[in-house]
Amino acid sequence: MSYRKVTNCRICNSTDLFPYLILPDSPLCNNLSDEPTDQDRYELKVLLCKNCFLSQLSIVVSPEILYSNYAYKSSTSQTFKDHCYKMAESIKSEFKFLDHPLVLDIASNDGCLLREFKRAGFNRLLGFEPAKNIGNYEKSYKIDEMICVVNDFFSEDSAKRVKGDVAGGRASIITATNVFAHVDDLDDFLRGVHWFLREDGIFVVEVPYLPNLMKHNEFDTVYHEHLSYFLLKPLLRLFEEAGLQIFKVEEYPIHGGSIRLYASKHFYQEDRSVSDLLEFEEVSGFYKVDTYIDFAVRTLRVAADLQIIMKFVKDSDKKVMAYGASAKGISLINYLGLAEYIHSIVDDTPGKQGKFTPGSNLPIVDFSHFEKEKPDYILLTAWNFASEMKSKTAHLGAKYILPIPEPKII
Ligand code: DWN
Repeated sequence: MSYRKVTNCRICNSTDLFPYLILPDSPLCNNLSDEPTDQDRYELKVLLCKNCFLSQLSIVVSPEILYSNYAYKSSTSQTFKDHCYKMAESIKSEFKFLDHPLVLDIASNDGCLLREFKRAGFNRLLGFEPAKNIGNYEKSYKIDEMICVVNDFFSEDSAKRVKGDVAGGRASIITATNVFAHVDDLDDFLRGVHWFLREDGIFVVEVPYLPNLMKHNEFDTVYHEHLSYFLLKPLLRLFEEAGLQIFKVEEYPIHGGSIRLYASKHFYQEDRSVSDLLEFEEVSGFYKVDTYIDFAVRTLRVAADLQIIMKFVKDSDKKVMAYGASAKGISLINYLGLAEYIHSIVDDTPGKQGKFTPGSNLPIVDFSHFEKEKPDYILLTAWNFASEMKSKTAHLGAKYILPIPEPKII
C-alpha cells in the first residue's frame, strides 16, 4: 500500500480532525523523472486536531517511496550551510560536555550539518540517512574519517541496533533538522532518541513553525513529505509523554520561519522562551478554528494574484524561467497550473539537472541555461533563498517574480 488514511491525531489520538486546507490531488513533488511522465496523484488536505491543535496531512505516503531515493541535497544552499555552522557554534558555546561529545544527526542528508559540527570542532559525528542514492551503501558508510552514517530510517529499533557498535556509546547532542515534520510515528522516533541520549544530553529539533507558514501564506510548503505542521503546544505534550522536556525555544527565519526546540531528560532548567511562545500562540488565536479558515481563504487570493501576474507576463510575450526546483516550487506550479507560463527551471543540484518535474513535466536545467535563454523574468520558486539566488543572477538583468508571501514583480 503506497499510503494510509489518517483517522486519528498523530499526537493525541483524537478523531476530531477538521480539514481546513484542501489542495489539488498532487504527485510527489520530489519524484523527478528522466522523461516527461504522468505520475500518480495523491490527496493533499491539512486537518486540524481540535483537541491538541496539531495540523497534519490526511494521508501518509510510504516513507520508502518518498525517501529511498532522494533528490534534495541540503548543501546546495550556502545560506543553509551558514545556518548550520551557527547552530553548531551556539550549541558548543552554551552546553559544556566534559568528554568528546558524540553528535548524532537524524536524517543527515548529504552530511551538511555534521560537516558544520566538524568545522566547529566536534570530532565524534554520526548520521542516520535512509536515502540509498546519497550514501549508496548497504549498512553504514564513512563521509570522511570522522563522519559515519547509518543508511537507515531512525527508529527505536534502528537506534538500539546501532548504539553499541558504530556509535561507541550514547549521544550528548542529537539533532533533527527538517525531519520531525516528516515522521509518522513520532512516539517510536522519540523512544529511539530517549534510548540514544545521555542523561545530560540535548535533543535539538528544528521545524517550520505553523504561525509563520500561515502569516506568510506559505501554502506551497504543504506537500506529502510534510506530515505535520507544528505549534509548540502539541509538541510539549508529545515530548512530555516521551519522557523529554522542551526547556528552550528559539525562532529562526530559515525555510520560511522555523522554531528550534531544545529538549532533555529533565536535566536543564526550563527558560521563559517556552511559556512566552505558548502565550503568543494563545493570544494570536492558534487554538481557534476560525484562524485556520481565514488562512485557507487567504491562500485562494494569493494563488489568484500569482496567476494574474503569470498570465500578464505571458500575454506580454515575455520569457519566464524558474530558479530552484524546490519541493515547494514544484508544488506551487502544480497547485496553480503554472507550467504553461514557464520555459524551464534552473537548479544547481547536479542530481536534479536533466530531470523533469512531477506533474508539470518542466525540464530542470543547469545555470548555463540562464545565459542561453536570457529570460525576461525569473520566478523565485525557492523564495526562502531569494537573496542568495538573486545575487547569483543579478548580472542577467531579468526581473523577478516573488510568489510568496505576496506575489509581486521585483
Ligand atoms: O523539508 C524540506 C526542506 C528543508 O527541503 C524537505 N522536505 C525538502 C526540501 O524542500 P525544498 O526543496 O523546498 O527546499 P529548498 O532548500 O527551499 O530547495 C531549494 C532548491 O533550490 C533546491 O533544489 C536547491 C536549489 N538552489 C539552487 O539551485 N541554487 C538553491 C540555492 C540556494 C541556489 O543557490
